[in-house]
Amino acid sequence: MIPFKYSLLFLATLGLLAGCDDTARQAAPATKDEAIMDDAMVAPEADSAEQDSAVEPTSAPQINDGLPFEVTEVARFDSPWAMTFLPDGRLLVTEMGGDLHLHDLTSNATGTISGVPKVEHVAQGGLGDVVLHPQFDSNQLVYISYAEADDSGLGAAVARARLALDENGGGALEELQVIWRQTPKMSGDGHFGYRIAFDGDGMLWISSSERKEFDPAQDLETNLGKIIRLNDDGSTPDDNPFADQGEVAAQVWSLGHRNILGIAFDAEGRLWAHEMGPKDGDELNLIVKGENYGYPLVSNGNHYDGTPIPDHDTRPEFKAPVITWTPVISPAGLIIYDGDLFPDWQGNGFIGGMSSQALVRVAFDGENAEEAERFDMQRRIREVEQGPDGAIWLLEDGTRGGESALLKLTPQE
Ligand SMILES: [Ca+2]
Ligand SMILES: [Ca+2]
Repeated sequence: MIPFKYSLLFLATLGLLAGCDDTARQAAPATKDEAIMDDAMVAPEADSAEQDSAVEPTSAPQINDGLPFEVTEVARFDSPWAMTFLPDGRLLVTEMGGDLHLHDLTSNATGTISGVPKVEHVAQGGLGDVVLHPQFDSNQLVYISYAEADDSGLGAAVARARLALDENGGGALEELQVIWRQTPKMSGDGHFGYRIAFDGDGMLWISSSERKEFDPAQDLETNLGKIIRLNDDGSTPDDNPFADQGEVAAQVWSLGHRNILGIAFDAEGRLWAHEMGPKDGDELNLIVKGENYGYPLVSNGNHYDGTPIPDHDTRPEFKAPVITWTPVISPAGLIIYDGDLFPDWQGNGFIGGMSSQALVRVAFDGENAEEAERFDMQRRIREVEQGPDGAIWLLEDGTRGGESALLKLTPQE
């Protein structure tokens, strides 16, 4: 790890040279202002100088201090967004710019998977999630999400393809089919969502955020601001709650959502989704068939321009969050842990925190949940994954430029 330490020192020195303001902000504890800036980075009201001067909050030299696990930096990627493990232990990693990488943890070599469609790399969009089909061993199907453009604007898309691996540490996506799209496309460059998960029955779930357009979350003529449930080929199941209300509505499982960057199933098959709130009011929700979660009519947060949004308890007809975070954590990435390396944490949720620069541990009790612990990672965390041996893996957020770390968390010796 000596070369890595030297490279950290080098990067830290560069950061000092680049500007004291950035260094000071990295060292300061997470504040409400940072949290606002985090989610407002593409909003008109965001301070563009803040965006431009932001550097990636890496190179914290003592990230192990006070943490109950060892943190090892394994590799670096350029604005990574998501990852998933192959059965052979190698790691697929997406980069927002459009590259899909295959990282070999044994050799520490990074190869490239060709055949990714053209993606639109904008503030919060680009190449997004990557997951394997539940029967990947026999069908080699992978699913990716990304932002695409046409004459009418931008929107999320989900494609599936066969992953053909080569002998040189890379491979290709073959027979790629786009199986789902956000409808309609919008002009903005935020709130795509596009997290993908499979449930125990092999159904495909997609988080479709509301593109910073607010009202579509309540409109069943769009699939924005919704949780989507599809068959694995993208067709619409007959037993969705709005199946009789037309093609787009038929995709919808739940509505009234804002920006969902993490979805996961627990051992009992319940779907949990966190949601990046407006100014304050991040949420963890238990997703229930046909329920309306109320955005933008209710939120325990308020609009960034100061306009109040009535709180959840004023409108009991909307399903309220199980957890609300104020101040916010800016959640991204979610696993529900079932590994052996951290036996005390089996059944717990782990959420990456961006503005909070944290890893948040959530304890579940049936349909209830509470934040149990928050680990100060001193970096914006974009993605959380569980490795085949039960280690917890994190990707540092890279939406503010620079190279971002792949981190492995293992028990203290
Ligand atoms: Ca993942
Ligand atoms: Ca409110």
